[in-house]
Amino acid sequence: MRIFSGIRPTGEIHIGNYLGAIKNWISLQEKNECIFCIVDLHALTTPYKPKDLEKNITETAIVYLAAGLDPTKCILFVQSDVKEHAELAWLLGTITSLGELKRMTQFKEKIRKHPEYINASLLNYPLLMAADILLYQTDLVPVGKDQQQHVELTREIARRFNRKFGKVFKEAKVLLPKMGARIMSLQDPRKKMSKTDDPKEYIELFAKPTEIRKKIMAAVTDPGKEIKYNPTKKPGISNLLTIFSLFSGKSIKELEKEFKGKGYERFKKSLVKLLINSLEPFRRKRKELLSREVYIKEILQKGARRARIIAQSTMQEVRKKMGLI
Ligand code: AQP
Repeated sequence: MRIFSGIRPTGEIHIGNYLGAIKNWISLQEKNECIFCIVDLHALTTPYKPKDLEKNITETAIVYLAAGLDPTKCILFVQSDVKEHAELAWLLGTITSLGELKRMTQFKEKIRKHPEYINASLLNYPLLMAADILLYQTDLVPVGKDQQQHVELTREIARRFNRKFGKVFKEAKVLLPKMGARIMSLQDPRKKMSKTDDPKEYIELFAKPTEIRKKIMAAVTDPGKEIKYNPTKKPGISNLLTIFSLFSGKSIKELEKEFKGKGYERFKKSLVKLLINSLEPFRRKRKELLSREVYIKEILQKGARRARIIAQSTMQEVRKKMGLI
């Protein structure tokens, strides 16, 4: 299977990004042809500073490597290093309606969040994402729940292109994790954990023990003191139970039993301990990688060369089919 996915270098990658996407990628790279991208062009659609973007691209590469992506098993590259992404996005825009783009939930959420930054590329975000996926003849796209709608639109665009011009694209399917597809904010468990929100709402993959303790102990819980999984009535504790289960490998049922009658504070203290231990290897690897900037650059350049070969071959077919010589 050919796998494609990416992350926007827009801030510190958090445990939501890890549990929703990266964790899945680590196992997928063993038996599949995986391509993982740092989608910097997507990062330009929300407010950013050029200096921060540069730093965030390197930080995202460090996250990929520290989390366990192996450049000998998968292709790692930066989106803007392969020009075909922007070219194909433009062409796909010619067969996508304005209504389809305006309907996207992420577009609606982002214009609400950044009313001062409503730009055309934000609306066209799903076209660039479709190009990312379709350029590589992708079979599966492992992402969190928030990206499912974009993958579905990508399938529709692929079908439409193939019908209109002749078959070029594969219809990629979304791959959601069974659990952890939508990790919620620690301060408002009714909305997703997001890296451009207040740092109190998320835990970075490289968070220090003191930060982990502070954020988990301050996480919003629900009325009552029972440790019970019920996302509608107890969204706060259900979110913490999900995080606990995914990092410990214990089922929710086992955890409910283990913490029966023990109250929120004891449960939170155990979660702090678990997170400190689970994230420690990531912090250690990050420290090693921080002094290896040349090595990281080489990985990304090599990745871009390999990605370009596949992307150019797809684009050759696309141009031919669309009548561009
Ligand atoms: N809370 C989440 N739970 C599970 N998965 C999540 N993802 C994001 N948030 C959660 C998944 O992580 C991957 C990378 O995310 P992204 O950078 O492409 O997109 P995003 O949705 O823009 O991420 P953030 O953290 O919410 O950042 P901002 O604030 O910049 O928008 C994707 O697979 C996504 O599904």
